[in-house]
Amino acid sequence: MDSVGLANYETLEQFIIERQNQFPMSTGAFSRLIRDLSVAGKIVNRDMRRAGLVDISGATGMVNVQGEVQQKMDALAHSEFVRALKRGGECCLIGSEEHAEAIPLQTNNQEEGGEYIVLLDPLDGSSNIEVNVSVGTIFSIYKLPSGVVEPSLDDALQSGTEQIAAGYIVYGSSTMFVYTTGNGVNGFTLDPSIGEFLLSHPNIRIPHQGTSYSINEGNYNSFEEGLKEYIKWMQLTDPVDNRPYSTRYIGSFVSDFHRNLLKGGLYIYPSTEKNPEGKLRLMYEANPMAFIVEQAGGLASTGTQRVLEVTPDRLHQRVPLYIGSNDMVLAAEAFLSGSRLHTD
Ligand code: AHM
Ligand code: MG
Repeated sequence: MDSVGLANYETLEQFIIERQNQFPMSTGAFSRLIRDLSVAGKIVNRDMRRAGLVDISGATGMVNVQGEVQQKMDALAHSEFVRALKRGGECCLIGSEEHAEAIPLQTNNQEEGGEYIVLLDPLDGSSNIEVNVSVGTIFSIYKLPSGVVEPSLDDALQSGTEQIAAGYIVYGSSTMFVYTTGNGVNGFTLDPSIGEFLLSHPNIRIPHQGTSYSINEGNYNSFEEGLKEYIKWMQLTDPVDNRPYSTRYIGSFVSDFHRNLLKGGLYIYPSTEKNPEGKLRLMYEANPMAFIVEQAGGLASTGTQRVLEVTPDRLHQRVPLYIGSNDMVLAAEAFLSGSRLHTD
């Protein structure tokens, strides 16, 4: 990309301001919130790029609330996002994978504080950092219900359909900020030379059908029968629908999701013996990605229910997840219900 080409790209900030101007009543608070998240993302990106050089990779020696080994970068990313949201002043409550309780950012008069709730996984897939595999941040944004003066976890436990925005940042071979406000999905690539996210993937649409699926097949023996049938079906040869499909599993949800969003495909983290409720968390992994995928023309299901309609009861709740191309999610549901068999 030369500097002449660069001039044609819109920055994330310009894009947000343009969108904001379409709403005459807008105060600019939401635009500032997205900017705060993008700035934190740039800081985490900078730290990630040096992860092999300075002492920030590896485990902290602590386990998080999920009982998982906390990586130093998990803790660092959590602090960066909390700091940016505190400083920005638009957010009143944070829920993070790396913190057991919701974190209120102000408890005084709501009019003086932020009106947005941000739920996030500061660094998803962080066990991959040491081996230089792409990881990501996932965020979900809700509005504080009107009249609430002291925000608490109860205010954050809204169903996914109430999200007003959701997005992720993938720290990959390039760094991208992808988000939706319910009006399509747009992707911005970080140009490190100018430190700006530039609109590189406007109006992303996920193909209705892909030719790859992403699942940890090492857990095969503990999958339910319907899922085993579906996997067998995807592995059969049929030129009509380009089977057998390929397996593509990075083991880093944001990266697997991002590839499937652009190319078509299906990501599955089902119920397993070790994780009977699935592994991924509803509030800051499944819901935001479900909002994005639906906005791009895809689907997200628990296997039996639309993810966005699951009623949450706790911050770190887990949920089985089938997410990606429309036809592949529908096929998964049909196999799980027993209405299709691999021989069909
Ligand atoms: P994390 O939030 O603790 O990083 O865990 C979530 C990650 C996902 O990024 C990834 O898809 C999944 O766990 C991989 O799990 P597994 O190793 O069981 O296949
Ligand atoms: Mg995660």
